[in-house]
Amino acid sequence: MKRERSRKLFEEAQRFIPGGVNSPVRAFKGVGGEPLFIEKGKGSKIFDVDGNEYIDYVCSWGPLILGHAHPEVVSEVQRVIEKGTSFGAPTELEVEMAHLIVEIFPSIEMVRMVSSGTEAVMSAIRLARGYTGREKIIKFEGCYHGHSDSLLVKAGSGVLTLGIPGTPGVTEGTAKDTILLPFNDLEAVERVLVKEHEEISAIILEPIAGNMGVVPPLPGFLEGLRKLTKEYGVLLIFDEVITGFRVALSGAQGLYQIKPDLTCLGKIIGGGFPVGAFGGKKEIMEKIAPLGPVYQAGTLSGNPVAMVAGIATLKILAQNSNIYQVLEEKSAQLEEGLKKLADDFNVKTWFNRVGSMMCMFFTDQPVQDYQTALSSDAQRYAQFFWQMLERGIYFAPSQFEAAFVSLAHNEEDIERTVEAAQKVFERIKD
Ligand code: HOZ
Repeated sequence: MKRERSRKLFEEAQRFIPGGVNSPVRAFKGVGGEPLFIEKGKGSKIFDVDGNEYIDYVCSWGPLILGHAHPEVVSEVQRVIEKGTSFGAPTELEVEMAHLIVEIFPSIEMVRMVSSGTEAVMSAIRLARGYTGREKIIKFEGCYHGHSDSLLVKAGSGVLTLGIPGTPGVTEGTAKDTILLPFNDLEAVERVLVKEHEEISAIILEPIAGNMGVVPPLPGFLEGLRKLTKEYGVLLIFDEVITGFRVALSGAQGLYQIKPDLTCLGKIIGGGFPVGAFGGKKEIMEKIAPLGPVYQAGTLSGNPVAMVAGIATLKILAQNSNIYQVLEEKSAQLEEGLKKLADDFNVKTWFNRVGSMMCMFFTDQPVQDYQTALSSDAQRYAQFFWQMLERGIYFAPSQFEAAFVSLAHNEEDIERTVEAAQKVFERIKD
C-alpha cells in the first residue's frame, strides 16, 4: 500500500506541530509507525491522501454513529452555514438542542452547551464543587475524562497508550484533590466514603469505560455507586461523552436505568463538530452563572453550525426506533466473527462489547479494570492493527481504545473485515 503523501505530510507536520499531530493518540505511537493523513470520508469508509480506502472503525473516536458525511447532516450544515457561522448571541438552534437532550435524558432537567467533552467535564466538576462546597472528587483508574488538570491522574486514552504516569503541569495541590480508585471496585469506594465523605463533592466515571479499551460495569457497580452517593450526599457524575446516544438513545444511564445527578455529553451530540454539554438536576444547574455564582462561559458554546449537525444526528437516532437493534446486530456479527477466528487460531483474546462499542484485548484474562486491561499484549495488537490496515481496515491505533460500528457499516463491510482478520490471525498466531 502506497503512503508517500501521508509520509511527506507527517514530515512537514512535525516541523510545525508538536509530534506532527493535534492530539497525541493520532500519532500512532501505540502501534509504532506513522499516521495516515485523511482526505475524506463517506459512509463507513475513509480515504487517505494517497487514495487508499479503509473501512473505518474509529469513526472519529465515536461521534460518527451515522457514518461519514451523512447526507442529512451535510445538507443541514450547508443550510445553516449560509446564514453565518457564529454570533456569540443566543440562537433558536440552542433551544432546540437543549429541548431534545432534556426530552431524551430523564436525569437532565437543564443543560449547558460547551465546545468539547473536556470542557463539559471540567465544568461539571466545578459545578459539583460549587454546589456541595466540598473540594475532592473520586475518579477511577483508566477512565479518561478529557485533559483538564484534576482528571489526568492514571487516565485512559493517550495517557495510558503512551504510558505517561502523571503529567508535568498539574500541580500537587490539584492532584491531591483527586482520589483514585479501581474501576468496578465498590468496596474501595465505600471505604473512602465512610472516612472522607465530608470532603468529597462528586464521583465521576464513564459508566462504560471506553478509554482503556471497553470495560463495562460489573453487575451492581453502578447501582451501588448510586446508593452510596445518595447516602453520603455526594454527587454522581456520568461522563457519557462516548456512551451518550451510542449504547442506547439515553446512553448508559438509560441502558442500566440509573439516574446520575449530572451528565456530561459530547461526540455524537455534535454530529462530527466540536461540541460538549453538561446537564442534570435543575436545583444543581441553577447554580451556574448567570443564575448562580459558579462561573462558566464560552464564545463558541452552542455554535449554530455545530448545533444543527448535532440536531440532525439526534433526530435521526430518535425517530428510528430500530436503530440500536440494527447496531447491536452488526456489532455482534463483527464480534462473533473475530471471536471465532481467535478460537480457531488459538490466539488469546478477551472481548468486551456493549452495543456498537467494543474492544478485542489480546489477553485471556477477563478485563474488568485498568490492571486487567494492562494484561493485554499491546505488541500483538500493533501487529494486528498494521496487518488489518494493509488489508484496508482501520481500527484504532491503540489497544486501549474502542472500535465503533456505525449505521453506515453494512454486512459486506463486516464480512470483508472478518475475511481480512482471518488472514491476519493466520499470521499472528503463536
Ligand atoms: N480516546 C480519546 C477520546 N475519547 C481519543 C481522542 C483524542 O484524544 O484525540
